[in-house]
Amino acid sequence: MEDYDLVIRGGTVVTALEQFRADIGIRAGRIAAIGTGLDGAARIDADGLLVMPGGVDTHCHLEQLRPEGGADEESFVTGSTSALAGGTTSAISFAVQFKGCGLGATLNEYRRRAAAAMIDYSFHQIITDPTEAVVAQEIPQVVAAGIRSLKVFLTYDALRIDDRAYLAVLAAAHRTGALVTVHCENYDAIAWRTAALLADGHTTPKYHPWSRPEVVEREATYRAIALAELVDQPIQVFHVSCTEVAEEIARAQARGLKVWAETCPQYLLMTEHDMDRPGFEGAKFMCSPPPRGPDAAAGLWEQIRRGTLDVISSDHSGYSYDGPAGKRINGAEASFRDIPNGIPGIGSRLPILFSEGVSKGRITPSDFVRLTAFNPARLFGLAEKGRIAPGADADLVLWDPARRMTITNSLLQHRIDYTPYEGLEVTGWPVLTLRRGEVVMRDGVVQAEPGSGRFLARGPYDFIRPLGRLPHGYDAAAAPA
Ligand code: DUC
Ligand code: ZN
Ligand code: ZN
Repeated sequence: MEDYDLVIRGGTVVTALEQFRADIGIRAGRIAAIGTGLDGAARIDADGLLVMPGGVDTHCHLEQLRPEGGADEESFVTGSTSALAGGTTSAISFAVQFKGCGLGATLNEYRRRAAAAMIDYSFHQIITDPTEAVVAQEIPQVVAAGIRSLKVFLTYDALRIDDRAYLAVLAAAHRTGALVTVHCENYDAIAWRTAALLADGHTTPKYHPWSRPEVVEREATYRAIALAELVDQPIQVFHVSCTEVAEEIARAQARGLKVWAETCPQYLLMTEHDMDRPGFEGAKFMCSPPPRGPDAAAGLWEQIRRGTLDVISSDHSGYSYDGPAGKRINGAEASFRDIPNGIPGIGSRLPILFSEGVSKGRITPSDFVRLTAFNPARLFGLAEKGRIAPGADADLVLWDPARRMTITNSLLQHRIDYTPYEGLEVTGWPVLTLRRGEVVMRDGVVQAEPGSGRFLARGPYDFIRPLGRLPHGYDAAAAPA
């Protein structure tokens, strides 16, 4: 009998710490050995290629249900196809609580839809209405079912919660051992500036960043961190757009708080000027927080190198440019206030980051692995993902570091009808993706069966354990309801 089902031979293995030439032996979907001279029933030659963990994208919106009915346009099947084409093998998407409803109302529908995925997946549970029943019964049930992260929005009419409700979510997470992720922007400040801009006739996408400048994000980030400190609850700040927000996070980290933060490729490649394009074109670049001024990216790269920002996710969102349920859902003349926020990126995340980061000498290949696979897996309790080590899932991407490609929408294989990166030249490209030992993409051809992805139930883990630092030693979260 052969030693291994499959051996990846002679590649340069890149882990979160180092890189070295080795073979990888795979058995029953897991990494069984790393060494030299390994042989197996099947072999893949990786000479000249980097062998890295499959990407772990812990922030993407796939088939997210909308309060008005229907779902975001990117399905679990098309989102999986794009992910695998781009070297990503697992992702965490979102299950939304609609205001006035419980969590159970939608969770089963998400499970049904996600069952078609080809990547391995989990959910963040978005809490919009933390009633007594949600906090006391439903959040513990959801966490016990393996959905061990809650997401809150401090802005957006349909989603936002106020400080008191945020405290209730933090306390529920503290009691149940979940992580809280936060969209940090000040709701009232945005509403106030938006009203003024619209009254002044400033309605085009150009004014979207004017409605929510850096200080709006910084204030909410500070508040999100301070309230999390009050409850002794670890959090991750989503989609940091600029240095002044990252500095707020760095200050909290320097005080020893468990505050982590991600940024996304859009903040490293785009600027607010992209929204100032003729006609409706600027809508393609609209997301929140918005990309900032031309100096923002250099500041973010510095914060990435310092480790303040230790995850890079896509925040892939399902809004097409031309489709009726996309950017034009409120008409082509809609003001910036009524154009949905979000841009696609699940498939382009890794190639763009590799090219802008590794190929341009800003980060090392091991940094790339840490930012895109190891750190997100560690933070969200996905012990079997993001690592090249015996026992880990054999989720691997074989990467040609020299291949030059021009990004086009069709290469990305998502359902969304555009990419904001159309025409971008990149160096470095994924040529083969393995998910649990199975070849699921070769030379851009995705060959995974719909439904072959697995739900990743996330149990308790130490990394997000609260610090035990409470003002006056008093744990308000533990008080009787
Ligand atoms: N902002 C979000 O908060 N979510 C989806 C996309 C976006 O731009
Ligand atoms: Zn967000
Ligand atoms: Zn998002």
